[in-house]
Amino acid sequence: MSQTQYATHGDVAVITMNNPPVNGLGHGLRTGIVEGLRRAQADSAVKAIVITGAGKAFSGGADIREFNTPAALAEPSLHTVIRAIEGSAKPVVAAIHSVAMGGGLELALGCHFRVAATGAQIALPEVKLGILPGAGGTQRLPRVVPLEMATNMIVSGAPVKSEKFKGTKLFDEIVEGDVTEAALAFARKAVAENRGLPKVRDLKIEHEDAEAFLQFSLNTAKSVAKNFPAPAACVEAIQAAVRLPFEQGMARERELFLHLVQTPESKALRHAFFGERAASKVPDVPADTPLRAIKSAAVIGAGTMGGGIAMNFVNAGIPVKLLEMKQEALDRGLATIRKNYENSARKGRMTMDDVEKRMSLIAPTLSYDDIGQADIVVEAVFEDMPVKEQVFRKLDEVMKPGAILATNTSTLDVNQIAAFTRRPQDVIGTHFFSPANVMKLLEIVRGEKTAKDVLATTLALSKTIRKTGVVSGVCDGFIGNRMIEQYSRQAGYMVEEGASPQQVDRAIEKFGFAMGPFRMSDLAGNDVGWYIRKRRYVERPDMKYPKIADKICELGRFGQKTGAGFYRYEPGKRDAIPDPVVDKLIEEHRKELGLEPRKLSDDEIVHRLIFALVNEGAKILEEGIAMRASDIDMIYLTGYGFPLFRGGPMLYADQCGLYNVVNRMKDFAANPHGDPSFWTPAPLLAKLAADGKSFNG
Ligand code: T1G
Repeated sequence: MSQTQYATHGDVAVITMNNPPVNGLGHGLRTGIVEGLRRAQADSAVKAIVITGAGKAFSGGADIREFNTPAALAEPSLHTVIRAIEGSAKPVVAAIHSVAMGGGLELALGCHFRVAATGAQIALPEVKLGILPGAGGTQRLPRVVPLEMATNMIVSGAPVKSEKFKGTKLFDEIVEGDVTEAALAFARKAVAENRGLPKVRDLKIEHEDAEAFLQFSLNTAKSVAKNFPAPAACVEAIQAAVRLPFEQGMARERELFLHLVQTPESKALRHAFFGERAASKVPDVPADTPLRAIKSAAVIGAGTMGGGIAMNFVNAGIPVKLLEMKQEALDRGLATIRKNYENSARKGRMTMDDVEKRMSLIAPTLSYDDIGQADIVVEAVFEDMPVKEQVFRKLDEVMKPGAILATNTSTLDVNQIAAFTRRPQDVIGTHFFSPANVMKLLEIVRGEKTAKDVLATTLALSKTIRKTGVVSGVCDGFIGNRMIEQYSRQAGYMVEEGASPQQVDRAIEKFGFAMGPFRMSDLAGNDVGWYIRKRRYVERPDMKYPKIADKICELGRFGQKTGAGFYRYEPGKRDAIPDPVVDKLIEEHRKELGLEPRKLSDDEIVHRLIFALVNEGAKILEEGIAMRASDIDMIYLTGYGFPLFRGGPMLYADQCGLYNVVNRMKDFAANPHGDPSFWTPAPLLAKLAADGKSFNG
């Protein structure tokens, strides 16, 4: 099916781009546009041309599904299309009704005139994919909008509403109503007035101190985005626009683009872009599965997690009944929520009026009788199965038929929880990450009996509350925590072998993690892990653990909340200060183990931590707990502080080469301290490595 429609309206030809879902400028669409232009040139009855987009976008830019495929570079390239538009002997008017992004905006900049509807989202978001506008955006945009505005748009990638461009040369008209009709009228008027064929490339960049401004922008880009080369490259391309004739500027832009598109950072960002969208697709749940209406919610537990979860619903305008057992716990929870909102107001993220509006959406209660009509209830009580059982038996009694019963458990068996009710099909896991109103990740745990529409509804709800929903099967720790447990075991083993907690943290933070394992444990509370290990010692006696963390807990050093953990903390402060008490404890523990401490390199530390994640991730994949490797990556990018520029543990392993990963694991296995079986490659990893394949295909 052709990806463009061609029609004539009187003496104006209209070329409509039609490549759902967002008119990505793939090879088929590019060919259709060039074909349409040729037809219009050849038709003497046609005096002008309008280009517009069908569906929800004018164009979302180059078709990123074509990236790194031959089609992306096949002629007619986007450059060829834009040159054909700009070189048309008849005026070409872009009619922009909605999103015009990336190559879509660049295509519009090649037109002689541009008419936009108010509210249209205009952006050059390429930098968010680790690249830069590669079809003239860095050369043309600064010619039609002020240099500061153009630079900010290109370096940030942020969308700007069309009406903000009033007074600039980007749009010849910004209209309410039917933008195609407006563009047709504009085209006829331009012909009648013989307005010629103005080209953006012929305009000059006016700025009294462009060089100084751009140098400042370059320095800022280099210091702020030190792990990403794209922002600085964007500024360099704009410098070329200011300094060089148009064609030379275009050549410089091309050179920078071709470099960026091959960088690991860009591949990581594109992987995350697609991974986020792929995560919401469940093979056995049709995309058009009817959803249950979620107009109201209830949250059980007003503690840190329950309060944060309630805020997610309120932020999406969904009223919440917040249930606690004791008035003081309820009051404390409400006060914390109010404090969080007032902090946001103090930072200018909302008004005090917004605070009141949001607080008014929360109805506190001490009685289960008040929550029965909620469309979804999320339990966020203590992580203890008997407590969960009590809650779910009660929910089964009071909740209306069809209500979704969600548990916020972080490790417990969702199937067992579902079995406490007579409606296991309505039970699902919604594992939020602390702080629940901030962290993007929502691990959605699908029970054996969870109904497909419950899963589809929960995935849709995750988008509504602005979370990245990733589906997990039921196992101990689901995806994220099951993997982090192996990561933490390796961290403990390395401290027993000779590394200090601060060396381990520093090494992985240099790799790009937001926080190393020991600082993270002190933040989350060392007692949380201790509680799980004590359960594990009973359930999984085969699993060998390093004992450092237990020894720290036995001293009551639970981390920031007790002023000391693996580090010590000044009262009211969060700075992790190495503590000689811990050094001594480690030294004594090594002696008990009969271990002579050895020096570990940062490289060994980083790769033992990361490959511990990768090996467990491979097991999770082959057990079908995770549907795809990119889901695992999305969990680590949005819930565990894995550095975005590395794309997640599984993509990082792919970029190392799985063959090399398996070989490196052999080196680690040569040092059998802790658990010799730890480094046995998961069968899937071994097979992919042997076949020269990767996790992400
Ligand atoms: N190409 C192909 N598919 C795209 C796409 C694109 N550019 N953008 C989105 N999609 C798919 C997406 O995968 C999803 O697919 C569906 O559209 C709906 O997306 C030379 C080289 C446009 C604002 O970075 O910001 O141009 O899951 O859920 O919320 O300089 O998508 O339905 O199968 O996000 O309404 C630059 C990225 C490309 C734009 C729409 N352009 N896209 O948001 O829908 S590089 C971008 C977005 C470039 C040139 C360079 C958003 C959107 P599926 P969605 P949405």
